[in-house]
Amino acid sequence: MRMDSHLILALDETDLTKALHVLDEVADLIDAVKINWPLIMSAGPEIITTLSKKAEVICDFKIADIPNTDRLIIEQAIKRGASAVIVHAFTGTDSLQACVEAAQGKDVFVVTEMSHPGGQEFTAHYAEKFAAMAAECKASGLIAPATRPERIQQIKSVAPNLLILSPGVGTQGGSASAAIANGADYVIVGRSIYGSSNPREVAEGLIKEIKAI
Ligand code: OMP
Repeated sequence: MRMDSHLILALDETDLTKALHVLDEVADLIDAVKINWPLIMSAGPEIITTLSKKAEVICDFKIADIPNTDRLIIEQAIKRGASAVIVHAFTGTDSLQACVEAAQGKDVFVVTEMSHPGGQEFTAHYAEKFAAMAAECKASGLIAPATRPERIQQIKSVAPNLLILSPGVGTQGGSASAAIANGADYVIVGRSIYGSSNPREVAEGLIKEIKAI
């Protein structure tokens, strides 16, 4: 995946016209666009192909099933143009191995500790184990919380060779510069950009903040 601005847009906008407008405004600034069920459910899976012509697409399906089902989902996402997928780790080593195999060289990013308050109830207790398992299964990277930047460092120390993508910047309270300073390679930002009246200005501000570190 390209690493230039260190910014990934989380395009959870469910109005297709607005979603395309936001992406067109920031496509040259971002390293990738991440889409999740809200946009897929409103616009249909063909949105993966549409967006893949404008930016690298990360399909954030938080895949969490038996190995065969995981494989079938990932094959479909890649067939439609996804450059990467996001998967859960609590399903265990065989499921994660199946994800990496099915991705056939495309990136697999593994959720460790989630960024919202509930992320501390369960995921925080297993985050380091998930990171070690991701490294063992040869995943490309990890998702770790910008809302608790010190945790990015701790999680990264278990799997120093994996990329870290960090959500939770802006609306959830985290800061882009703190996440990057603590070891994130990319920040994932949604509402602060697509919910703004000037998405480009917000994206440019975040990039400036990151470059100033
Ligand atoms: P905003 O809070 O609007 O910036 O969006 C954050 C994006 O990152 C959403 O698409 C979430 O689904 C996603 N996300 C988290 O917020 N927290 C996590 O722990 C993991 C993810 C993710 O896997 O991308």
